[in-house]
Amino acid sequence: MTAGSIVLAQPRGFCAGVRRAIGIVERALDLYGAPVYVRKEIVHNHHIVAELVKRGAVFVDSEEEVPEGAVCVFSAHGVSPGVRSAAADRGLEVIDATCPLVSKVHQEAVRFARDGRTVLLVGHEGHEEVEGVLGEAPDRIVVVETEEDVRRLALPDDTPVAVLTQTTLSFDETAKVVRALRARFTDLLTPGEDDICYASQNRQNAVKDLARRNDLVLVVGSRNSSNSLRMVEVAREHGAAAHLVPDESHLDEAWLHGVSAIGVSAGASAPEILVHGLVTRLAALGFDRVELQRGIAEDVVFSMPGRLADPVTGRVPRTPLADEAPLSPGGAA
Ligand code: 0CN
Ligand code: SF4
Repeated sequence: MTAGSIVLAQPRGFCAGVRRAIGIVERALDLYGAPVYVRKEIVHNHHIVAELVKRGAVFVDSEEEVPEGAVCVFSAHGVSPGVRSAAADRGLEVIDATCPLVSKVHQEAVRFARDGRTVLLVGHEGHEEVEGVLGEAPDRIVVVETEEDVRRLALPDDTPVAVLTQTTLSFDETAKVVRALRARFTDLLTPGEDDICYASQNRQNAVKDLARRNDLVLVVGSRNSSNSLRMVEVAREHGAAAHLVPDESHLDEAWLHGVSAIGVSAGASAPEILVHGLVTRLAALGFDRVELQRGIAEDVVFSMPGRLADPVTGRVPRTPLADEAPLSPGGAA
């Protein structure tokens, strides 16, 4: 039997925005009772969605599918103003689970567009977060993904532009695109270097270290999770074989041939219970020495929306912490 060790990434898994978003759906179910409608996947994780469905959440693709007057949660990835007004027209009781770090990018887009700048949004066309930001000023925002896109932009080089980014991009790839934009445009503003969030950045840094020290890196996350996919790419760029593992049933034992050290991490939307499942399966295959990477501890917490306050006491519930969220029992380490 193959034998070897596992290093569990630190930090990994749930970020503050994901904990808040899941907590919002759970609290809305407690407060209003089922069904609670959720526009799009609350976070990009199939296990989380399936668990919330069991409790009475109903996931829909569009606000138009929600019965008039019903409770509707907007996902962590944000929505365009068009979606907000369509929801208002239907009289929906909206509870917004947009991550505050995504909302910040919306506000920046509005400000720069109002100042007459063309906003160059670095991100992936079609991703919900990009769709939402784009909707803030569709005539003034252009999505760019690669350095090649920068070369192809049909804009004079002296156009007043502002650069914003999706929150879950690869830090190094984004730096290249931003560098190309700076090299080309003579009147360019940014609110900072980029809008990549602390959680994406920290998970990518941890994965780089894992990739340098291990033969193989496995990232727990669903296939539509942008930040999880970026973690796999980062691991590959730093010298390890790497795969996305939606859950332990997707582990391919062929990946383990000749491998003695595995790094395991999880995207910002992947619950610890799935990490636990993967580690248990790997242990059964001989990878039974588990250690925790020395990494930074995150203490970011976003407060819950005021409209989820207790109707009697007026108290706003506390945001669940990773290890006490019912969907993430933890314990893998
Ligand atoms: O996987 P997620 O739900 O979203 P993306 O990485 O695809 O953007 O993780 C939470 C991130 C947010 C917003
Ligand atoms: Fe917010 Fe970042 Fe988490 Fe997305 S990955 S929900 S932007 S903290």
